[in-house]
Amino acid sequence: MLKVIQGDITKLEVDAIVNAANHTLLGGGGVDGAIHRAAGPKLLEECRTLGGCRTGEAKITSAYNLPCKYVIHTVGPVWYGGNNHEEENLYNCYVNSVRLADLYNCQSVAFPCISTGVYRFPKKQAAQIALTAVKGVFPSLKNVKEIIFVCFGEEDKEIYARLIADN
Ligand code: AR6
Repeated sequence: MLKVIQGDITKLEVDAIVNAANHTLLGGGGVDGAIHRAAGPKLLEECRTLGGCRTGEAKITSAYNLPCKYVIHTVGPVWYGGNNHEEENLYNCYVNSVRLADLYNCQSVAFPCISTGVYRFPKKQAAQIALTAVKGVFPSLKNVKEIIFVCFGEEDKEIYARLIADN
C-alpha cells in the first residue's frame, strides 16, 4: 500500500504523479519545473485551460512525454508559521489528489513532498500530515492500490521511513 523511495518523480511509470504546483498552474521551479520540462510544452498548453487552482485543491491533466498516465496538480500552502490553515490545506492536497486519481481509475499514485521546498513547510510535520491523510482516505478508495512517497533527498527519505516504522 504505502511505499517510500528516493528519486526523481518524473521517471516513474505509475498511473499518476502529483505535482506541487502554484495557483497559476503555469509552471515554476522545483518539482513543478522538472515535471513541465519532462512532459514537454503540451502540458503547459493544457494547464492554461484549467483556470488555475486553489490551495488544497487538485486538477488532473494528461502526462504527455512523461512515463506516467496523468499528472495531478495540487497547490500546497506556503508556510507562514502554522496559524494560517497550513496543516489543513496540506492535508487537503493529499486527500483531494488521491481521490482524483481514484476517480480516474489509477492504481498507483506517486507524491513528492508537497510544500517542503520553496513553500518552506517543516519537513517532518509535512510527512506526518501526508501519511495521516493517505491512510485516512485509503479505505474509501476503489482503484488506488499503491501510494508512493517520492523523496528527492536523503533527509526526506529518512523522515518518512522513521515515521512509517513508528506508526
Ligand atoms: N522529483 C521528486 N521530488 C522533487 C523533484 C523531483 N524531480 N524536484 C524537487 N523535488 P518544491 P513547494 C522535491 O519547491 O515547496 C514551484 O516553483 C523538493 O526537494 O518543488 O510545494 C511551484 O511552481 C522538495 O522536497 O515545491 C510553486 O511555486 C519537494 O519536491 C512552488 O515551487 C517540493 O519542493 C511550490 O513549492
